[in-house]
Amino acid sequence: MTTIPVGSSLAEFVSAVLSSDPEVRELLEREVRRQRSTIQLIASENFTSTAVMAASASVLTNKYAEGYPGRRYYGGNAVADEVEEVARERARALFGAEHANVQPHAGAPANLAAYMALVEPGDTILAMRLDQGGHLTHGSPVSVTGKLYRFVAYGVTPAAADGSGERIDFDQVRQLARTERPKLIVAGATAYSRTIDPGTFREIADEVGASFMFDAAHPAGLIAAGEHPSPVGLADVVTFTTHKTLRGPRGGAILTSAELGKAVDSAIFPGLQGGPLEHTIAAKAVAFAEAARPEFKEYAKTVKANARALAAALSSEGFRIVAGGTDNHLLLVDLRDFDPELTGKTAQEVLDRAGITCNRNQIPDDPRSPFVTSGLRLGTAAETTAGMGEGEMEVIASLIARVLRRREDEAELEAVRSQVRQLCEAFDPYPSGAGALI
Ligand code: DSN
Repeated sequence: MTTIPVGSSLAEFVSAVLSSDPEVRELLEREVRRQRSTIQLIASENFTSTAVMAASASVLTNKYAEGYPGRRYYGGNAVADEVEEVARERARALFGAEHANVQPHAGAPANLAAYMALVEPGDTILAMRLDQGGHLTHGSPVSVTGKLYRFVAYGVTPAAADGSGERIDFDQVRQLARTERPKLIVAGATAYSRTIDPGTFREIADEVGASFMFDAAHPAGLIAAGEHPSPVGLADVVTFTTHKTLRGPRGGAILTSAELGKAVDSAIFPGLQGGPLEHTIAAKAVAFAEAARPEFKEYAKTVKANARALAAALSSEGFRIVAGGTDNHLLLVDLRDFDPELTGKTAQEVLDRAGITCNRNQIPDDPRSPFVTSGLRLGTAAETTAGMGEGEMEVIASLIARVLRRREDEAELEAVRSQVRQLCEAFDPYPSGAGALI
């Protein structure tokens, strides 16, 4: 039995406990070192607070709570009931929604549950194509969603030299809605840097008698902060993940009307999932409260300002920014103007070696495969949490350009790696050490 001195920090506590498993402890230590010494630009990642991580690591991991508060299939759920009720109430208040389900283990089951609540297998759903910025669960043939439902896809307008193109093609959405008569229209994307207007989608859905779902996985934090138009009250169902811009634990949630609440709840349980992860739900509750604070509004504004600064600085380095820039927390970089030979795959790998973490991504109408790609997706949510501002975004843009320009030059990569380390020391995501868990 490990003895933990009273007054130990969470980091010391976890470290001491994990002395019983040196193999896993060593892996976690490596991951902490990686997160603290490299720049995190993956648009779907963030650094949660110590409070969120503490709740995630809590005793609720040991509790079965199948069902919903007040209607569980197991005993001993007084605390789990209260925790889940607090999380639901905070989610409703944060987004101004009538009903919240906080049980989805992730965004994918949240989306599938929304489909289950709104349509029947075989029904037609209109959603954004994956290679235009959509998501696998928006009907990709390799996703169960694409096997269960008949998806029809819309995309973005052609690229324009003045940056006014590569926006959601609402003419196409309207025309496909009229000809295909979908039962459901889905808005939302994983690689789209512009505002998504829920009002226009609602109007089109109403015209053809379709339901409307908004997948807010990426902009959820911006929506909570009033920095992206809210789909709540316009969409029949809003799904989101809690770990991206919202800065909570890894998980999903669903918002809907009081009327649709029962259908959504039944779709999650017993339709799709078993026991809810009440420790994660406790952490979601913590994150919802954090996102309701005034500091979070400032944070969301800075995330967007940083993304704009990063886009502008990369553009000055000769990169083409898809859609001419960004309104949110992410940008898509088309590498072909900078270097026609450079693929997203190579760029991701070489940046990784220099300590800059991001992911390759197809750009609209990409001639290369999803595995190779011609683009990179960059996001500012994580490094904004670590305290970086627009000045640091300019530095990062110049480091990215140096690495990609001289990618065969090991000395240059090492020089950049060393600058990255210095930057990370100045902007430590776990400054007190407490959040680092070990
Ligand atoms: N993996 C998430 C993202 O990176 O956007 C979506 O599935």
